[in-house]
Amino acid sequence: MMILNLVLALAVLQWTAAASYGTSFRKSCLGFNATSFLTNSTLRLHEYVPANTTIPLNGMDSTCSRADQLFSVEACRIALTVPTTNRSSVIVEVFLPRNDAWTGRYLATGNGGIDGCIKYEDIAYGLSHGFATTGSNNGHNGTGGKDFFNNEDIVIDFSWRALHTAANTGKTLTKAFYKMDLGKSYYMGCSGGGRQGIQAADLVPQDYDGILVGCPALNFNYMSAWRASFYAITGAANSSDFVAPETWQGLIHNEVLAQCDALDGVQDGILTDPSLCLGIFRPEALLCTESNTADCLTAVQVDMVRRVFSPLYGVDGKMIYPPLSPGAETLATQRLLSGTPFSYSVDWFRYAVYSDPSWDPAAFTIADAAAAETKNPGNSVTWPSSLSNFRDAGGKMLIFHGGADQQITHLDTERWYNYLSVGMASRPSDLDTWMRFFFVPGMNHCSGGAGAWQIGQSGAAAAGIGYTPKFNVLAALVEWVEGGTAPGELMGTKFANDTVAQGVQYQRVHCRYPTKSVYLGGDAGAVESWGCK
Ligand SMILES: *[C@@H]1O[C@H](CO)[C@@H](O)[C@H](O)[C@H]1NC(C)=O
Ligand SMILES: *[C@@H]1O[C@H](CO)[C@@H](O)[C@H](O)[C@H]1NC(C)=O
Ligand SMILES: *[C@@H]1O[C@H](CO)[C@@H](O)[C@H](O)[C@H]1NC(C)=O
Ligand SMILES: *[C@@H]1O[C@H](CO)[C@@H](O)[C@H](O)[C@H]1NC(C)=O
Ligand SMILES: *[C@@H]1O[C@H](CO)[C@@H](O)[C@H](O)[C@H]1NC(C)=O
Ligand SMILES: *[C@@H]1O[C@H](CO)[C@@H](O)[C@H](O)[C@H]1NC(C)=O
Ligand SMILES: *[C@@H]1O[C@H](CO)[C@@H](O)[C@H](O)[C@H]1NC(C)=O
Ligand SMILES: [Ca+2]
Repeated sequence: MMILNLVLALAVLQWTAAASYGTSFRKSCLGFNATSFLTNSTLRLHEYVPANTTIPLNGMDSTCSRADQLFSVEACRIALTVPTTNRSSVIVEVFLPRNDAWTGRYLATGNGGIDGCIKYEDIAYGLSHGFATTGSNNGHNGTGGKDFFNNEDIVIDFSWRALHTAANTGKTLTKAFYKMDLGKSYYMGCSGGGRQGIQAADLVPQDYDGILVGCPALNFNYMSAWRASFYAITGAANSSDFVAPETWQGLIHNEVLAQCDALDGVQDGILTDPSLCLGIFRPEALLCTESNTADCLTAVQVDMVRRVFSPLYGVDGKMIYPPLSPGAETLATQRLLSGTPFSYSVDWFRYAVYSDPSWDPAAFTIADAAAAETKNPGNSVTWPSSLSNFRDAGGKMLIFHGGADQQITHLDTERWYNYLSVGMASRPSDLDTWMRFFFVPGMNHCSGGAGAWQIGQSGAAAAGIGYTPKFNVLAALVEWVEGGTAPGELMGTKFANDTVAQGVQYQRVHCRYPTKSVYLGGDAGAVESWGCK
């Protein structure tokens, strides 16, 4: 009886403590004067966010077209405009978890494309795991690049400085709010956000202890040229030999699978190693002939398909960007193969490279690639030959890239890994001590696909897989930085119809480059049927 009473009393005490914490957290949030710690900045918004609040994002630039975001844990939200020069500034959103939920960690989130869209889903994800988390507009609003026009400072912000400014801001406010020193700092971003992570490691190596890089837009100027080059290959959507999206998704994709799916030993719609397919794929198999006139391609179209799966060569004839991976054609119809110019590339060339809004994407030639590379607006190139400062500061980097990426080929990430290996005189086992690259077969750009693509790489990819290092790459990064144990392999999860409620369809190991995932035999849906070699 006495023990029961004690337990009850304790429970009541705990309940009271939690309840009063809630009230006092709201109070300390609203009483916190952010601009007294950042005297050069302007407050945009300051609010207490109760648990399970859906934040309407209609205040964001409409081109970002993001859904409203649910925040499952309570937070103190502070948004500021922070100047970077007298003609440029960054909007920084800081979300601070309740004192007893804060792990001492800081997390910065990145953007995508050339955009200035804040990924609130990633902020909510970091916050729910106890990180003080920030996002920024990367120096400009929306998905377009008009703001770059005649303003190199906004280009520099986009290239690297906005993220650095957000980190300064986020760290300063986090320390001031909790009145405590920061623990470890992290960064997470995919695509353009992956590029930002590598820029940070290169240019401001002290900013983060751990960096999670997804499908990075490395080699940025040549990548922009590569994307621009597709319109010249495919022609406009109304041109006579244009290959319709349905043809890429049906006839051509099926031929890719017919020639390449079984190369890995399993006919499952996934090319475990798409580079094997690049070596052998023959679109000529689809050529229309006298006896075959239906479901076929003209000679011009066959050549087009070949060029889509070929590298881009520069003015001197050297490869400047590797090819799109076979298997990625299905979703590449959304942009690269759509018969319209790739909007990010158009704006990059018009406003950052040439300062000429009349530049015509239909007139793209390889000379434009050279011009972009030479100008290297805002030092956006992102192709470091060494990250020794980041390594020597104790930094850890995890990189992942999908094998069916329809916007940035994983082969460019492989190429950079090998370039870095040579540049730093490091074998894979040396790189492994601070940087690891995981290839994810069958994953589309940053998320989605037939592969076991959920590895906790973003707010959109975290549902249902938990938060343990084996299944969750963010948890793995934290464990590596703070516990000293690096992930040897990652376990990816594919939910049926990508719906958690429909249950796990299968899980599969993802291997650390340069090892590759191989089928060992047995039930292809079983985890133990695959290994790394
Ligand atoms: C916050 O601090 C700034 C600078 O110290 C001061 O100008 C401002 O009045 C303060 N705001 C509030 C609401 O106290
Ligand atoms: C938020 O919603 C989830 C799911 O409905 C629930 O489990 C959780 O208890 C809620 N949190 C609070 C603090 O109400
Ligand atoms: C304003 O303050 C932030 C945060 O300390 C800093 O990163 C930034 O460089 C400052 N801006 C200017 C123009 O000095
Ligand atoms: C902005 O700063 C630049 C470089 O510091 C300076 O040359 C320019 O005069 C300043 N412009 C204004 C409007 O203050
Ligand atoms: C971005 O949008 C905000 C309004 O949400 C505005 O205050 C700010 O000036 C814009 N930034 C730029 C660079 O246009
Ligand atoms: C194709 O579409 C473009 C605009 O997208 C138009 O300018 C052009 O005239 C069209 N060509 C044909 C042959 O219809
Ligand atoms: C799969 O999910 C989509 C989107 O949530 C839904 O529209 C579709 O009906 C689902 N299909 C099956 C077979 O459950
Ligand atoms: Ca296969």
